[in-house]
This record gives sequence, C-alpha cells and structure tokens, in this order.
Amino acid sequence: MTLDHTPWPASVAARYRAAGHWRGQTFGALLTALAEAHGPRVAVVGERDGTTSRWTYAEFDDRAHRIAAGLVDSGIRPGERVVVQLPNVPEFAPVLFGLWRAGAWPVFALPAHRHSELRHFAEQSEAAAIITVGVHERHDHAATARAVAADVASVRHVHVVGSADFDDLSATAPRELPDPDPSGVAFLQLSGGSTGLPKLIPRTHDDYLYSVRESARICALTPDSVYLAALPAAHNYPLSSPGVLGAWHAGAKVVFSPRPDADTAFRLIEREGVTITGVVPPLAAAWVQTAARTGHDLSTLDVLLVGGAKCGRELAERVGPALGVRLQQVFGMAEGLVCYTRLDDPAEVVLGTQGRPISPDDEVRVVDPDNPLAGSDDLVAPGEPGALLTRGPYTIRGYYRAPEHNALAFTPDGFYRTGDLVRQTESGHLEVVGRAKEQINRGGEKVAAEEVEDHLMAHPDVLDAAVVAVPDDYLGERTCAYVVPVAGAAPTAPALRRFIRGRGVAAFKVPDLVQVVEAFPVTGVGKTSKRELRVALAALVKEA
Ligand code: OOB
Repeated sequence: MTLDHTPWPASVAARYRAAGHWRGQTFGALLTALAEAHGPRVAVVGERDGTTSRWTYAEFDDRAHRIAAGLVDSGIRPGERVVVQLPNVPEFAPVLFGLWRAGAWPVFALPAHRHSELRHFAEQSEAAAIITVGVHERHDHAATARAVAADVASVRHVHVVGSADFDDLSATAPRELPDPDPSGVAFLQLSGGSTGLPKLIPRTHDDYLYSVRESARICALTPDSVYLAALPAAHNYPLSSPGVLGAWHAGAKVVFSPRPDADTAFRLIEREGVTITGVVPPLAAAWVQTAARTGHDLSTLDVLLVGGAKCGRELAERVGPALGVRLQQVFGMAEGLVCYTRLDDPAEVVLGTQGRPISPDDEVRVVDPDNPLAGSDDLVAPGEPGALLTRGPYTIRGYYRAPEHNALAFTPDGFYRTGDLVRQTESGHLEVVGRAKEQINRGGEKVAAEEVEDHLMAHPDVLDAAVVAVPDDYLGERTCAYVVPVAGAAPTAPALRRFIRGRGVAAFKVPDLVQVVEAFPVTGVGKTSKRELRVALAALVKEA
C-alpha cells in the first residue's frame, strides 16, 4: 500500500489534541481570523520586477480568497498537488493561502531547483499544476515549468505570476469554499535527502500550525514585530521557524527580501524597521563582516536566528556584538523536530548548543551511532554523542508514498532517524556534533550524495562515483566527487561539472571538487569506504 500520509496512532493523536497542541484549525481559517484581528495592518511587503507591493491583512486575505476561487474554477480539486516554485515575491503569500483554501497541497520547490528536480516533484506527487514566475535571476522558470508539464502527464496547468493568466486568476470573484480537514495533509515539504532524489514530506494543518504557533511564542513575536524573509521562503526554516508563517500568526509584518546578501537585506532592515530574521551560518558570517562597514541603520534588528547548519562557537560569539542582536540558534528539519535556544537561556547555552525542542511532547533519544538500525532503547550513556531519533506532535511518521524508505527511516515504534549525531546536555539542550547520513550540508543547502552520484554515473566515461563532504571555512562543507573512469577514458573535472549542469540540476549540487582516481578504497565487505575518501580529502585540502 502506498499511503500518502502515515497517521499518528489514534491514541497518540488524541493525546496531542487533549494537550491543546492540535486545535483543529486550517491555515485558511487562520488567515480569516488574522484578517479579522489585524485587517488594516501591513502583512506583506515585497518586490517583483522592480515594483514594491505592500498589502494589509485584509488585502492579503482578499487576494488569497480570489486565487483560491480562481484555482477551483480552473479545475483544481481538493487534495490535488500543485508544485510551487516561487522566489521571495509578495505573491508567495496569497498563492500559498489560496492553495490552502482550495484544499490543494502545495509541493514546495526551491528557486534553485531545475528541470530534473521539478520533474521529480511533479511526477512523484502526480501534480495537477505548477505555479512559478517568469525570468528570475537570469533563469526562465516559466520555460522550465512548461517543459516539465510537457513531460509529466498529470500537469494540466502552468500558472506564471506576473502573466495575464495569473492576473485573471487573482481577479476571480472571491467566495467561501469548504474548509479542508485540519488533520489532513496541508502540503508536501522537501527532505534534504540522503538516498537518491528528495523525498516528499506530508505535513498536516494540525501539526504544522502547532509548530508555527509555538515558534512564534518562543521567538517572542508580536504584532509589532517585522520579520525579514532573507532565505527562500519555501524552505521549512524561513517558512515556519518562526518564519513568515510565525510572523503572520502573530499579526506581524513580513518583508520578503529578493536576495539574502547583506546589502539587499540591510537596505530592507533599515527601510522597514525589521526586528527579526533567520539566516544560515555562512550568511551570518557575511553579514557580520559587512556590518562593520555598512552605512545602514540596523538598530531595529533585535533577534537573529542562525541555523540550517552548525553555527560554530567563534561565529556564535561574533554575531551579537557585530550586529547588535540577540542570537538564537535553531536546529530543525523539514520532517518535524525544531530546537531553539531560548531568548532567556544563559550565554553558554546560546553560544554552545543548538537549542532544545519546541514541545514538551517532543521525544528525543540519543542512540548507538554505530548501528544504523539502532532502536529507541539502544541509548548511549547520558551526555555521550549518539544518533538522534525523535518522535512528537509535529514530526512525521512517514514520507509520502515511500514505504520501503520509511521502513529504514523510522523505527518500528515511530521514531524518525534524523541521521544527525548529537550530544544532549543535562538541561536537555542538543549539541550537533556530526552526521551519520550520506548528505553534504553546503551552508544549509542539503546535497544527497547518491543523487549526485547517479548523475555522474550517467556519464559514459564514468565507471563509479562517490560524493563526499570536504570541510570548508566558509560554507562548512563543500562537495567532492570521486570518480573512477571506464578503461581508456579520461574525463576532466570541467567536463563532468558541465555534464551535471546540463542535466538540469540545482547549481548547489554541482560538485565543487572532482577527483579522478583509479579505484576507491573499500571497506572490509568490499563497499566503497567514504570514510577513507573523506580522510584522504581532508589531508589533500590541508596540503593545498
Ligand atoms: C533545516 O531543515 P532541512 O530539512 O533542510 O535540513 C535538516 C538537517 C538536519 O537534520 C541537520 O542535519 C541539519 O539540517 N541542520 C543542522 C542545524 N539545523 C539543521 N545541523 C547543525 N546545526 C544546526 N543548527 O535545515 C531547518 C528546518 C527548520 C529550522 C531550521 C533548519
């Protein structure tokens, strides 16, 4: 059976409801309530094609109603999937809530994704439509979406924000639509992945709204807060930790930054009076550097979240003084669990840990790191490093239509194997000390080794490929592809990189380094030893 959504056991769901975590509200209903409470206040500020839009909660609500009606009139039915690939444009807001009101499930692609990824999302989800923009950052997203629509039979519509078709959609007369089931799936988020192509993550209204509501509280958001979406808003971190959704939940103003660079973000921080934003560690480092020479007034900025990848101690210590902010570390995953350092935690905790879970009902187990199938009772001694397993009121119990993968990614008692190595302090805070999964964390952007290996193996000159992380001062990690050529062939690094790019993949997945070798080191059972490759690479990089 291929379940779209692995439900929580009924008794567990009842417990989460009784505790008040799951409140039976949908995102569409949330926006209705927000428009009633904060109608004339500004909800959305954003730029597209050089024009700035500024919409109140009432306008945001009206646009979402119209788009929902337009989508339904175009034939979108409740439960159908719609791939959304939007950069940080203001329309992201009403499109998202329009889909929710229509009962459709957004499938969140990132702006960096290209044909191969979009096609995979559309195929995997049997999407009925794609919503995207035209040319953005020199890439023609509309053309890519149309090419994907031509390849994937289920895709009936491509809506391009900024086109006449989208204007028609947005001009549809608003009407009330049936509210979907709050315990049902609201959208599909992307996993960072470690085996092959990204898996899709079904999140429900009930579970996601709980994490959003608590994130807004933990990050002390109020109607006077101003949240800057510096990272691409479709990613789970800027979407909900506390993200744009947390900000709206609090009745705050969301400012979409078209790009994450310091100059763009600082201009918006000054102009809009931004109080809080979230960045990945390399971006925090770049902002810290630019802050020393910026002419922009950053005095409104109060809280800077740093997460998505490990924020080292040195960087953590510099953030506060350089930017005049309170640092909040965040360690989360699209599958669920999100940990924050709290605003009143002692400095030692804020600087040295990645926080503690949102919920008292988040269950965390640190288990034997040497056994990839360790269960929830194979605990390491308290304070020792181990593999992190988690289960709770907003952590999924299974990926979308992936029964075989689910059997490995979850324990029989429903814990998600995060693939992260952590140490838990006596106070319950987690320190991320490493990773067991075959994934490269390139400054917060996740690269599944196997996905890139599969692309490399498609090259006629490549016999075998192994992709590993190489430590990097700026990004934390970069990707290195080790390649064994077929007999007599001599593929070059530039040719292989060009080949991968030509296959239509996100630029962040193109290997930073390529090493052509005669053979791979092997483990005792004859498997490629990535551990040895990593060690050899670290030595090589050190010499250079
Ligand atoms: C966030 O979500 P994903 O799904 O892109 O990536 C999750 C993975 C984690 O399993 C971990 O390996 C890594 O990203 N990670 C961190 C980290 N935050 C995420 N590793 C070390 N230190 C951290 N602070 O990246 C994400 C989702 C919600 C909120 C924040 C990040």
